[in-house]
Amino acid sequence: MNDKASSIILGKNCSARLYEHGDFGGRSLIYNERRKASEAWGWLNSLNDQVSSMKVRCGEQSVVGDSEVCLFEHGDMRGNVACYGKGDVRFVDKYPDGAAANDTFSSLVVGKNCSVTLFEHGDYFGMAVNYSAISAGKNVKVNWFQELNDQTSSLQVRCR
Ligand SMILES: [Ca+2]
Ligand SMILES: [Ca+2]
Repeated sequence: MNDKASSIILGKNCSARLYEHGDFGGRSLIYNERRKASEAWGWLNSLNDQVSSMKVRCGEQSVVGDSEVCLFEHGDMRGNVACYGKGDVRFVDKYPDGAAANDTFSSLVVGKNCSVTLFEHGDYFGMAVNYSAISAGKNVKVNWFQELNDQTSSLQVRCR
């Protein structure tokens, strides 16, 4: 499928993760059956036909890795998505497709080796909320933020 992806249809409870480079490298986008077809087109177009590798997972398996955190624009893991490995992000600027990400996150998946702290303002100021998957021993989903919905401006990801 090298550089030929133009559409994708997924079964219920399945997600696909498309990567810019081979061997799951470069920018990546997550697509699932909850996403509207129009959004999916935007996603694929944003990669400019550069998709070179892909993972598909169904049921309890997740396309979110053990050592990363993925944050979604809408509730229930819908809309645009930005994934971060271990480290600090002083300002949540853009999604991989270039759309503005500040003050948009509404749901997330935390990889089982990680925790994430979300901050209301840039540079880790303001209200902070922590989500950890480490004690759960598996990826943790938060379907809708009770706090900091559409407010996150910086974050810190810690992984063991
Ligand atoms: Ca949102
Ligand atoms: Ca904010």
